[in-house]
Amino acid sequence: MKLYYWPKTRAFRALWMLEEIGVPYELARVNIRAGEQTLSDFRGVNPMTKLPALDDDGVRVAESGAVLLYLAGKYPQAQFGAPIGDPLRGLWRSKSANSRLLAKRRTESRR
Ligand SMILES: N[C@@H](CCC(=O)N[C@@H](CS)C(=O)NCC(=O)O)C(=O)O
Repeated sequence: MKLYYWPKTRAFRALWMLEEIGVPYELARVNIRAGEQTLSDFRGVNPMTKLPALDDDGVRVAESGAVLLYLAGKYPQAQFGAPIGDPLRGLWRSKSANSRLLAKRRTESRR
């Protein structure tokens, strides 16, 4: 799992979530202050030339909200998402559509 990242950007959202989930990942630094997001290497990852972008073994995801949703779906044991059919799913999607860091939800909090 490789996160394309630069400090003080929206890529921090994805970095934070990867840390919370606790899975191994690699950081690929893309200096957007120096214009590296426009180089062809990175254009191949995200043609929109924006951070963050994630490459998960060839699955490429861009847009911070999409990256968070992807990670929540891939690691359900981390409880960052709400499964299909869960009444809390609407609230969860409303928040995540705004690209906020998904609030960690514990089963106990629903009781
Ligand atoms: N809606 C996008 C916004 C992405 C975005 O604007 N990222 C900035 C860094 S915070 C970027 O890569 N800027 C480089 C550029 O505009 O050339 C998201 O949430 O991922």
